[in-house]
Amino acid sequence: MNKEKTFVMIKPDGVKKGLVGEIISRFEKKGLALLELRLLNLSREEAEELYRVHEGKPFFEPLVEYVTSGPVVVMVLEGEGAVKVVRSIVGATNPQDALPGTIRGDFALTIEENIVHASDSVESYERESSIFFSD
Ligand code: FUP
Repeated sequence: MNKEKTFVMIKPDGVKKGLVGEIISRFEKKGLALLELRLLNLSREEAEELYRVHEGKPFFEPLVEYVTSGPVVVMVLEGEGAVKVVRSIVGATNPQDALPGTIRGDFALTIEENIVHASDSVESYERESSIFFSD
C-alpha cells in the first residue's frame, strides 16, 4: 500500500475556460479522494513561493504574472501512488508533447498556459500544500 497525497492547482486559464468540473471529475473517476478544495486569487508572494525552484529562470516572472492573473482552484488529492498517477493524468509539461487523453493533451496548446499544476514528489506536495492549507 502506498497511499499518498498530492497538490493540484487549476491555473487561471483552466478556470476561465470552464474546465474546473471536468478536471476534478477526471481525478475523481480515477478513484482519487478530494481532501481539500479552494477557489482563490494567488498573491504575488504565494505564487513566488509555489514556483520558488524556478526563481531566476527566464520564464519565472511571466509565470508569476500568469498565475496571479485570475482565480485559481487549489486542491489536495489522496490515493494509491497519487503523485505519479496525477502527473500521468495531467500529462507532459509542454502541452505540445502531452498525449491526447491527458488534461494538457486535451485542453492546452502552449507551455506558458498549461492549465494545471501538480506536485512532482511527496516533498513538493508537503511544501506546496502548506502554502494554502494549514494541515
Ligand atoms: P510541471 O512540474 O509540469 O508543472 O513543470 P515545471 O515545474 O518544469 O514548470 C513549471 C511551470 O513553468 C510550467 F507549468 C510552465 C512553466 N514553464 C515555462 O513557462 N517555460 C519553460 O520552459 C518551463 C516551464
